Amino acid sequence: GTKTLFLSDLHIESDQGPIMDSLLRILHNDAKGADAIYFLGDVFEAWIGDDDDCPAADKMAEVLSSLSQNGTGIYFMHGNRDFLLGDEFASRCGGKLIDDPTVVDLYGQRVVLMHGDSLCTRDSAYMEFRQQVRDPAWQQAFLARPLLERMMVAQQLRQQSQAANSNKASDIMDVTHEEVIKSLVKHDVNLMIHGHTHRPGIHTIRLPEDVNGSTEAHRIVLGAWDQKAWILEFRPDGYDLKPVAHQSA
Ligand code: LP5
Ligand code: MN
Repeated sequence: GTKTLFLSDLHIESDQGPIMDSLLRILHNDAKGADAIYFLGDVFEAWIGDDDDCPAADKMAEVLSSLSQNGTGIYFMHGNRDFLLGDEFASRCGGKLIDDPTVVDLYGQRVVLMHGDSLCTRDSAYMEFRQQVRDPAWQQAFLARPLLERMMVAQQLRQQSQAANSNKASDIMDVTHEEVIKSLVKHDVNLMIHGHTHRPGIHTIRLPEDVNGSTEAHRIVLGAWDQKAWILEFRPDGYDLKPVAHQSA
């Protein structure tokens, strides 16, 4: 193997514009010959069902399925904006949906992958909202509604979310440190990769107990794509979290 790429929080709304341009460029260049690409959630600004075949989704399916045919594994994890993304869209991309969390072996290192929202336990309004919309019965009822109605609900939820967030202290929207440690211990790993918080960075964590032979762990946080693109490139000899400038029109 050569490399594995991780991306999240692209928040794609359109097949036009800097975000889609950067994604297509990265998929054509950096992703060539990669072992796998993991999308760790919130690829789309709002996903209202696989039956909404928007141009952006079509474009992604086209490019990703050709990468997949050339041997690159394509994996999708749900985010809080696109948790309704289903097997149908994943397979149109030649990919698979994976659970949140998922533990993978990357060139000999065990790593836990997450979207990141489940770690934000101090955001109790969000935790309650999450529990409600992740209920299968609730989702089934929502998906049975007409597309236009679903679009309007999504738009409304986005507005309510933005309004709610502007009143939240910024630290409650970050991960809870104890939850991070719990999860590292539970999965017996020294490395975690997630997105969601839009605070790209690499954190060193002191563990209260020996985990998988060490008391040190790292948490890699992917970045959101509003200002620039972010990719984590993972190789057998190490990793880089890289910002990539959007090309101006
Ligand atoms: O997304 P972002 O970055 O703005 O903030 C998130 C949390 N918000 C969300 C809501 C999504 O943005 C909404 C997108 C929906 C698209 C899918 C459509 C399908 C919907 C139907 C499903 C069956 O995830 C935000 C966090 C923030 O991350 C940081 O972690 O704080 O949480 C909230 O904003 C939640 C609010 O605090 C409380 C909820 C307000 C809405 C109330 C309606 C509840 C009933 C639902 C009925 C439709
Ligand atoms: Mn998110």
